[in-house]
Amino acid sequence: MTKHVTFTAAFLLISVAACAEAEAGALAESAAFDAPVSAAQSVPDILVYKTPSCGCCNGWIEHLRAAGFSVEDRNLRDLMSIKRDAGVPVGLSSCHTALVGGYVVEGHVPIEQVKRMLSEQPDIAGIAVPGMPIGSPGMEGPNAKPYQVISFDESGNVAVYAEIDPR
Ligand SMILES: [Cu+2]
Repeated sequence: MTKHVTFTAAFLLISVAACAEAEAGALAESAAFDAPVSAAQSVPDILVYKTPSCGCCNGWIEHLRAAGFSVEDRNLRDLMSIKRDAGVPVGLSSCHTALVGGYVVEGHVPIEQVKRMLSEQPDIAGIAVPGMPIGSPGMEGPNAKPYQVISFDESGNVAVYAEIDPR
């Protein structure tokens, strides 16, 4: 168990280090806090859990909003319990975890793939773009490379859901 948690933490530190505005120190703290939620808030189309300093997470949120989705973001210092509760396989982890329509969306998944999942209603728990590939929404930059969207289910089965070439 200790080994498992250590691996996850190390992976997240590496991932988030690539995100310009991330502060590694925040992740090293294990104390999560709940962001206050106003009673007046309506139910969001997409709920995004992210760390407070994650700039590329904000980039992905803008990508969702540009596609017409309403997004609520919650800032937590430690997303590990969120990812575990959502059933995100450790190897598919990224910098933010989102919930939409009963599905989990991990990382910089293009909105087209989220919409496809919502309309096709596949028998999976969610989809992920592991790590933070350059060229994915919110991770724009030179030297974009092809990357995959991976589906996962509650039994830990994973499969390629889409091949994306942002070039
Ligand atoms: Cu990111």
